Order: sequence, then structure tokens, then C-alpha cells
Amino acid sequence: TFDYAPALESRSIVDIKASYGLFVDGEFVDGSGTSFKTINPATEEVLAEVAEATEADVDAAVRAARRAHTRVWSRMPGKERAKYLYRIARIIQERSRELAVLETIDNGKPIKESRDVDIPVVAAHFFYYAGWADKLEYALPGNGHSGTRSLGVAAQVIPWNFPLLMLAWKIAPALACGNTVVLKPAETTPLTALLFAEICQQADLPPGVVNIVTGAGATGQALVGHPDVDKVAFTGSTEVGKAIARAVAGTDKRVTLELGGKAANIVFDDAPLDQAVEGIVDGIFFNQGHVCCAGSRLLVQESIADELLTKLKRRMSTLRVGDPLDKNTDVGAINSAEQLARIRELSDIGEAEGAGRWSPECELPTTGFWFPPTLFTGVTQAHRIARDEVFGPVLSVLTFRTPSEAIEKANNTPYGLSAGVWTDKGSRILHMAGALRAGVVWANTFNKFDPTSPFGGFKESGYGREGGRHGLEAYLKGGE
Ligand code: TXE
Repeated sequence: TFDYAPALESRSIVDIKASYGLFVDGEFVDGSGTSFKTINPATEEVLAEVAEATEADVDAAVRAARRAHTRVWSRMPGKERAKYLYRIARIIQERSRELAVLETIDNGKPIKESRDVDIPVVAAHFFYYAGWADKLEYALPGNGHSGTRSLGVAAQVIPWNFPLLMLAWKIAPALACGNTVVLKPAETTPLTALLFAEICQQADLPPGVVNIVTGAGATGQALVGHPDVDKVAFTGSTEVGKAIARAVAGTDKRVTLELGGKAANIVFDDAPLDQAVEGIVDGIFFNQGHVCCAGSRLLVQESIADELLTKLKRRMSTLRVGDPLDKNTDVGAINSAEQLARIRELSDIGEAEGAGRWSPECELPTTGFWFPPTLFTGVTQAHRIARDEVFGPVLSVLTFRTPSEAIEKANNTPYGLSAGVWTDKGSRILHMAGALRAGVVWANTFNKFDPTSPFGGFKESGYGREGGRHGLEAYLKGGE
């Protein structure tokens, strides 16, 4: 464990309770079932006991959301809904330090990422969608009021890699459009969603507009399967996404799915190499590689492969792995023992299949879940590490000679979430952006998120878009 001053000082600014209930109808209530423990993945310290919501608890939450939708939220003029969203956004800003520290403790991500990326982008989403809330109205005939084209109750299930950011991506547009929500955070990272519930109380959000039910897969299953849910929004594994798509098939529920990825980061010989190295490092080691759009396959043009790899290894050697609460840490803890086991297994398979494995020398803490930044060279398209989503700090390097070979290799994956292109030629960027089967293509940058930009995938990466104007469509009846 870590015992030096900065970590202890940060730890003291968050008030973690010994146990947490569910947030239903504006109140924290006890669950009717068992509870589970959430731990700090950097230390394995038990942080809190959290209620495991049962089917009955989920039902109570959906009922509360339905009542709030019918009686309050869908009838409220958009400019009033906007006030609540702005208020939430401002409280998030005011409590950003607390939110960042709690996110880091429950998730394992470096504090400089939660402080400089996650929480500011969370607030930005609430500000952005607050601005939409009064622009989606239509006049109701006769009574002079305006009404919403909201769908009703949204069931939202999110993963553990960006707990609060995924919550913001889902809750902010849903509320702006006049829907109410029941959200289930991931079982390894429930704490910031529960702090968000407290923020909803602080903002005087009408009871039932936001409900948080904690628990594992069975709770998620009960939520998306609830007959009174109108809309399902899921971010998580492709496997569970497919199961959800099957479960709602034949119902009139609307669904959006944001699933896995295996993005190619493509570096041409005319690319600014030092900038590309930064983008490659950010693409795969940001958030320990627990990123659905992570640039987990580096496709480098053969003529510059040696030079790029030398620079990349030098840069990787400077990454600081360790205490997530230390402001200087670049790579934090792996989120769970299960995820660590998965990363280890796929990496061992990579080695057994003949790829060259390399990691910089770094001393890993002895407690908690850790994996060093890792590079595999000599990877071919047949290797499992070139095909499967590792969801960890593991980069597979492949080479290409021509742009068409780069396109063929980049698209040779069942996924289609994101890609990166590094080149000095504008025409090549446009050509690649058109040819790559990926929902997002970054040019000379990577992993940049903004509330105004739509995000979502092709193929097995799911369907529907979150973010921007496009993100509203998933929560409105009829087309724009
Ligand atoms: O995902 P799950 P896991 C990928 C990544 C990772 C793998 C497994 O490759 O290694 O998935 O991660 C809830 N009905 N991604 O096991 O199980 C669950 O409680 C309804 C990519 O954590 O999909 C959690 O809240 N809900 C991904 C959420 O689904 C169910 C992010 C995600 O967990 C459910 C996470 C069910 N039957 C993992 N079963 C991305 N796209 O960013 C589980 N859940």
C-alpha cells in the first residue's frame, strides 16, 4: 500500500460511507437483497458495502421514474429542465476535486486523468445538453404549454472504465429530452454514481427523475428486461450487448449499444513522428488502456517502423506506473482482478503465438492490480492480440507498405469504433477517413472527446450515437 502524504491528503477530502443503499424516488433507500463490496484496485482496501438491487428494487425504481416522467418531467417546460441541468453542471464543477479523488480511488485511474479529463468533460456534457433542453419543444395545441417528444423511462447500464463520464453521456441527453432514468453503474465502480445521486438532491432535482440501482449483471438484466422501460442504453462488452439486443428483440423498446473496439492507429512515413509517439502512448496507455476506442493496434509504415519503435520504447520508459492518487502517475491500477487475469491471459497467448513482448523496467506495487505498459512486435493479423479486445495497457504493432494495405488491415476486425491517422497530407487524411470502417477517425491526434461530437460504432462495436446533436435522437420520438 502507499503511505505518503499526497495520497493521504487527497483521500481525506472524500467522505466514503461504510455502506450505501439505492437511490430511488429522490431518496437513499435500503435494498431488499444482499450487498457487495467495492474495493480500491490500487490497494485492495474495501471501500464500502453497496446494495445489490433485486428485481423488486428495480421495479420500484422504474415505477418512480415513470411517475416522475408522467407527472413532472415531461410536462415541465424545457427552459425549466435546463435550469436543473445547469445547476447539476455547476455543482459538479464545485465538487470536482472530491469527484476526481473518489473516481480515482474506486476505479484506479491516475488522478491527473480524472482531474483534467473525466470530471471536466462530465461537467461539459451537462452544460452542453442543458443548452439543448429548451430547443426541443413543440407547442401543445390549446393550452399554451409546450411538451416533449421524450420516450419515457430510460434504462441505462454503464461500465467501469469511465464511471462518471459514461453516466454523463447517458443521463444528460436523456434528461434534456424530457426522459427520466434508472441507471445501473458497474459493480466495481458504483461510488461516483452514488455521489452523483447526492448532487441530484443538492440540485433539488424532482424525485424520480434520476434513480440509481447498484448491483451486478443480474440487476442490469432485470433493468433492461423491465416491461415498463421505453429505452435501453448500454455501454459494455460485445457479449452482453448482444444478449441485451436479443432480450429486447420483439419488444417496442428502443436500444443503443456502445460495445468493444480494436482501433488501429495508423502512422505513415510522412507523419510528425514525435507527435505520433505522444498520440500512440495516449491512445493505448490512457486509463490503463481500459478504453473502448483505445488505439490498441499500431499500424506503422514499414520504412519508418524501426525509428518509430525506438522513439516509442524510449517514451514508454518514462511512463510512471503507480499510486493513482499521485499527481505524477501516468498509468494507474487495473480496475479488477478479473480484468487483470484477462490481460495476462491474452498477453501470454501473444507470447506463445510468437510475438515479441517488451515492457520498460518498472517496479510494480505488491498489493493491488497492476500490469506494465507492454508492446508486442512482429504481430500478424492471425494473432489473438491483434484481434481480441485486451482492454489493458497492451499495444500490438503491425506494419504495412501501402495505404491500401493499411486500410485492409485496419478494417480487418469485427469491431468498428475508432481509428487514428498520422500523416502530413490532408488529402490522405480525407481518403483514409472515408475508407476506414470506424465511427470516429482522429487525424494527428487520438482519444479526444467533446460533448459536441457524436461517438459510436459500426459492426460489432454497436449502434446508435452518443454526444452532440446526434445523441439527442436516441432519446426523442420521431426523427429530428
Ligand atoms: O463487461 P460487462 P465486463 C469489454 C472489455 C472487457 C470485457 C468484459 O473487453 O474486458 O468487456 O468487461 C452489466 N444484462 N468492455 O465483464 O459484463 C455489468 O454489471 C445487463 C468494453 O466488465 O459487459 C456492467 O454494469 N447488464 C466496454 C456492464 O454491464 C449486464 C466497457 C458492463 O459489464 C449484464 C467494459 C446483463 N446480462 C467492458 N451482464 C466498452 N465498450 O467500453 C453484465 N451487465
